[in-house]
Parts: sequence; structure tokens; C-alpha cells
Amino acid sequence: MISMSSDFDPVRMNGSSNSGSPGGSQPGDGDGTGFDLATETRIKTKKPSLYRVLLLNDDYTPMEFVVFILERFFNRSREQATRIMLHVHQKGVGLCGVYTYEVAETKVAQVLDLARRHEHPLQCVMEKED
Ligand code: TYC
Repeated sequence: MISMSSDFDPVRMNGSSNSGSPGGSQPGDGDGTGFDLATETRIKTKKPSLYRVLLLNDDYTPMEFVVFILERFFNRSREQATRIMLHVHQKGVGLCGVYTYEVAETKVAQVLDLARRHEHPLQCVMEKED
């Protein structure tokens, strides 16, 4: 009569204890969970489109108001704001900043709203960067 010790179990002779992943390690089981995902979700890393916000010149909006706009809404120093305002005054159009769509849209709306409330004809537009 052959007697087996209690730690000899022919059913487990492949070395697989039951303490790991369900079903044990399988091909493709990269993370050890026992599940090989059949569908992979593509990781989206596309950068958002950017938009230039531009100020347009006119004959009536006071220079100081334009400088204030650039300081308030475009976080420009007094020196930067004055340089941009003079550029617009001389060239007809100038760059305030570059932003994602919703930020640019908000800044244009803020400029137009304040200009309208002060009855200045100041125009501000956004355009997509290439
Ligand atoms: N041209 C205006 C003036 O002489 C000043 C001005 C500058 C207006 C920039 C608009 O976007 C502007 N008072």
C-alpha cells in the first residue's frame, strides 16, 4: 500500500498553486491579471488647435483704453501693452496673445463687452493658427 504525505498532490504537479491569478499565467497576460484584453483603447495625445487674438485699429478708441484692455485681459505689463497698442495704431492690426479656442473666445467677448459699455468702436477678432 502506497501512502502519500499530505503535501504531495498529483493534481498540482504542474507547479501551479491556486494563490495567483485566475487561470494562471497565459500568453499576452502582460500585467499578470490573467486577462488579455481583446480591445485596446487608442491613447489620444493630439494637441489642441491654437487661435490668435487680434486687436484692430480705429480712429476713436482712446490709446489709454487699449493699453488698459491689454493689461486687464491679456496679462501684459504696461510696457508690453503700450508697445502692442502702438503697433496696432501704426499697422492696423496686432497680436494680443495665442490661446485655445474657448480661452480666445472668452477674451474676445470680454474686450468687445467692455468696449461696448464704454461706447468705443474697438474691434477684436480671433483666427486659427496654421
Ligand atoms: N488709433 C487710436 C487713436 O488714435 C488708438 C487705437 C490703438 C485704437 C489700437 C484701437 O486697437 C486700437 N486714438
